Amino acid sequence: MKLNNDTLSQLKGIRLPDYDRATTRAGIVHIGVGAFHRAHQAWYTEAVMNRFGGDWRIIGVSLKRPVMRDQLLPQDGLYSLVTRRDEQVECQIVGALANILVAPEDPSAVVTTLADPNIYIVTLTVTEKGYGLDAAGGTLDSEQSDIAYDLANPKTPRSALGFLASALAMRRQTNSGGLTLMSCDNLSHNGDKLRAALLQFIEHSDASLAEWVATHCTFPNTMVDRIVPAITDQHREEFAREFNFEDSAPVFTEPFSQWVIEHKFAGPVPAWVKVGAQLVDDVAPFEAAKLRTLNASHSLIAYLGCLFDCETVADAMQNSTIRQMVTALMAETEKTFTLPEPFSVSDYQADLLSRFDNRALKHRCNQIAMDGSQKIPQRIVPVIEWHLQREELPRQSCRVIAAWLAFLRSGQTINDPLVNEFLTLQAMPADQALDTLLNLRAIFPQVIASHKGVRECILHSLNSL
Ligand code: CS2
Repeated sequence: MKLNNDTLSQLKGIRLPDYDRATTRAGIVHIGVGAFHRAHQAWYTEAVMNRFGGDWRIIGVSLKRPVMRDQLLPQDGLYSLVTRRDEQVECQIVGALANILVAPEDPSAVVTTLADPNIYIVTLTVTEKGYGLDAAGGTLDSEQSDIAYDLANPKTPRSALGFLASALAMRRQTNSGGLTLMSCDNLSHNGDKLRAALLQFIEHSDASLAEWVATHCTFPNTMVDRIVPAITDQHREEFAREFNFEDSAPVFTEPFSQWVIEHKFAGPVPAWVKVGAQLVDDVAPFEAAKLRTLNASHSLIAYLGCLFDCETVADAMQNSTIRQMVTALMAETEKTFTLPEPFSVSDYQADLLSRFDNRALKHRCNQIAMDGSQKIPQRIVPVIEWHLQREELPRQSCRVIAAWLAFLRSGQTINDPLVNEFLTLQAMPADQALDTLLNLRAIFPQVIASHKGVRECILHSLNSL
């Protein structure tokens, strides 16, 4: 039996959408409909509609490939969300996705949808590299291929910025009002970065539109957290055996979820706070805590896991040396942020260790090991800078760089926008490879690259690995 509208009623013991999907309209567009969005923002929005109703269904936009649309539309946009914690399993059907548009097939449909006055919010998960910003993160890199193309071809955009710019021009023209534009990527100050990138993009062609956007749209910063392993064919097969129906795109995740949102909206929003999200005035401490504790540890675990043949995060955490390195890293990074009361850093760290230990999740190390050039500047570089400003040597963070370099030189598949630069590191002696890596200004600022203590510490860790 395949999952779709007609088979829904035959599913027993599984939570189904409680609202009438046929009459509930969309109020949100999401750009980048991957597994993370479906396990996080779509799940919160589903919870709101289940409890309170409201026209908050989501139109997904895939910027590149049709896969998600091809998997989900034959099952009427429905998918199963399975949470696993060791032996505990829960399955729920999520109905929040109303449609999925594949941008390259019909760019103008995406623009018109974003310009629809019934749409109040656009959320984005386009990954760290999807904002068209330079390494420092504040300036639009107008030479990036999709950005350069979109600046020259505003009618047929390819990038998230290009679509938003065209849609906002249409909204202004048709008096459809501004939007709440919400980045949900793992970037510090993600809302501020989206705002900077979009306004700079628009200023290239239309300064008055940039002013209109600055006045009518908001860009809340957000911290998003839920561990969502990538789905494989094996997952799909196991799913069908376990639940007795077929779903082409189930999502597997953990019970834990967190969403901290800056209170800054241009119009109405779903009652996400009533289903667990937190509204705050300042997201920065939460972002810093998450990026430097969860994500920084994840990167260390991933590189060490790949080097020492541990397939998943939970496997790697069984290794007492790796575990000890992870707790040492957490102890080093915690100095660099302060969580507001009543949050406790030690509880946060303890919870994280137990989330990493969740064997049922099967979160593969090589999934996290991808895109290091985009992740390290968010997770590790600020911690090194913080310590250097205080004339301290951050040995544990240096170890993450050593583990990353060892991984890049190990001959395992590298999935990264800088793959060509990284492949050259393999043939060099270790110290030369390190100097080459540290001199990639897109990743490391000069202050780190030229610090002798950091260089020696990384080399020392590299040798001991
Ligand atoms: C992970 C994140 O792949 C990665 O880089 O560190 O995707 C992590 O699982 C999420 O940020 C958890 O919220």
